[in-house]
Amino acid sequence: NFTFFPGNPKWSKFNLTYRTTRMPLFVSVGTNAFKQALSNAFNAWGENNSFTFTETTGQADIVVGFHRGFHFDFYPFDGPGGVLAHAFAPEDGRNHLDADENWSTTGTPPTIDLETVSLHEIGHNMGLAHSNDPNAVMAPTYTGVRRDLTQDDKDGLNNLY
Ligand code: TQI
Ligand code: CA
Ligand code: ZN
Ligand code: ZN
Repeated sequence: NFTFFPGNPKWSKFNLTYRTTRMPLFVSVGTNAFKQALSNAFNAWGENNSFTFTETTGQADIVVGFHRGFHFDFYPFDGPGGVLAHAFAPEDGRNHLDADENWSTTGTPPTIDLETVSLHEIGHNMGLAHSNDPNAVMAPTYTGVRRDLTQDDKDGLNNLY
């Protein structure tokens, strides 16, 4: 089942904005594909509930970007493999993708599906921790392309808010 972070941190509003930071040139997906994957992932989390997610270029609640190695938080990335991404609990909004992964928009092994990982990380941004339901997007293991929220993921969000 779904779980939350200690103290159940959550957003105090339902209309959230997000922005992307500039992509490193060596990342194997383009800016447009990145934005499309994110748009799909945010839309999934906003379905059948009160949340809206709007992309902006100004100040944003959730900031999504690629980073490599040490990047000025307590969780340096580790190169190809290992940790793929991380995101912080509300109302922080940082959402970091490891620029050293073999990202794609298809998830064909051995590539990592950008939309699948974004969907999972946005769940963390919303206040969901890991689920012990192995089929949930918030399950703690990457098992390939998974672009649809399960009932467990939706129940988690609806229980928190
Ligand atoms: N990154 C971890 C994750 O997002 C980082 C992490 C570990 C974490 N424990 C946490 C983040 C607790 C927030 C709260 O889960 S990961 C998957 C999945 C990772 C894993 O690289 O291990 C996905 C990133 F679920 F597939 F295993 C994205 Cl989708
Ligand atoms: Ca890594
Ligand atoms: Zn980080
Ligand atoms: Zn996770």
